[in-house]
Amino acid sequence: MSGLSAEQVAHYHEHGWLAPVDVMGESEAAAVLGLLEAAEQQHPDDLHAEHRNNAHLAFPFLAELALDDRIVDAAESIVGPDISLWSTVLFIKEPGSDGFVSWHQDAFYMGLDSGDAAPRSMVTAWLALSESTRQSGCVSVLPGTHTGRAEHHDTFAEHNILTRGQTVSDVDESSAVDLMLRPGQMSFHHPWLIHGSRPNRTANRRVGIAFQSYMGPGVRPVSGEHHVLPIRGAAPDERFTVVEAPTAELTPSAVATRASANAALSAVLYDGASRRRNF
Ligand SMILES: O=C(O)CCC(=O)C(=O)O
Repeated sequence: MSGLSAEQVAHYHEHGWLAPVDVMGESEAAAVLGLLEAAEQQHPDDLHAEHRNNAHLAFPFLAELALDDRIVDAAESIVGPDISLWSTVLFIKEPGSDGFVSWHQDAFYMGLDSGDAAPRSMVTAWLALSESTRQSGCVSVLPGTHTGRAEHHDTFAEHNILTRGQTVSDVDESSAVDLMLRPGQMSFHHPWLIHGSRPNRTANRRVGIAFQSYMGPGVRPVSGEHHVLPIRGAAPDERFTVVEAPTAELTPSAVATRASANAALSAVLYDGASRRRNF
């Protein structure tokens, strides 16, 4: 694959989402999942449910995914040739678990401003490493909601996977679209698109990695410190703290880089919140 078609890009801009986009075959996705599950077993302290942000800064196989041309070429079709990556999240729902994601807009809490360039400056790529269906709690989106900013309130609900359990009030779910993906397929969503996901009611893990977000040069920090990984093209704006991809698994410098990026990310995501959770 080398980028998206004009029809795919037009669909993304009109509706705020695009899926499915083929990235790799199911056997390759299973191999990546195998690497992830081996890493989870070997390094549980570095990849447990409350420590799933920015694992690409400590595990080379995840950094390679973030830099994978098949994903980045598609992202480039939306954000242009100068790209950096703000963060990654491993969204893992265990079999039969209650974890869910409430309706929210990512950009509401990111502490970034993309000004007039918003439609073309940021995109989240969500890569499925296992089957993502309505039953296993795939990402659901509310088409067209990317053109406005919705009010959110914090719930800190027990099984809500989001930091603050942030939720858009009064959502009309009747138009929701489930972004069902085979392993190795990805979806794209706009930073202002309202989306969420239900619990996993299947006997299998639902595993996805969100590259959140690939950013073009139009994005500026508004508050807090922001660590970004250069992906391709021109260097990121000097207001961002530039980080490097890890050269080997969990090197002391990679662990330290991930820790500082996560501390800064947490400060941004919990800015103004009445309390903090451990993730
Ligand atoms: O993986 C999920 O269930 C939710 C993902 C999500 O909210 C996101 O990628 O922004």
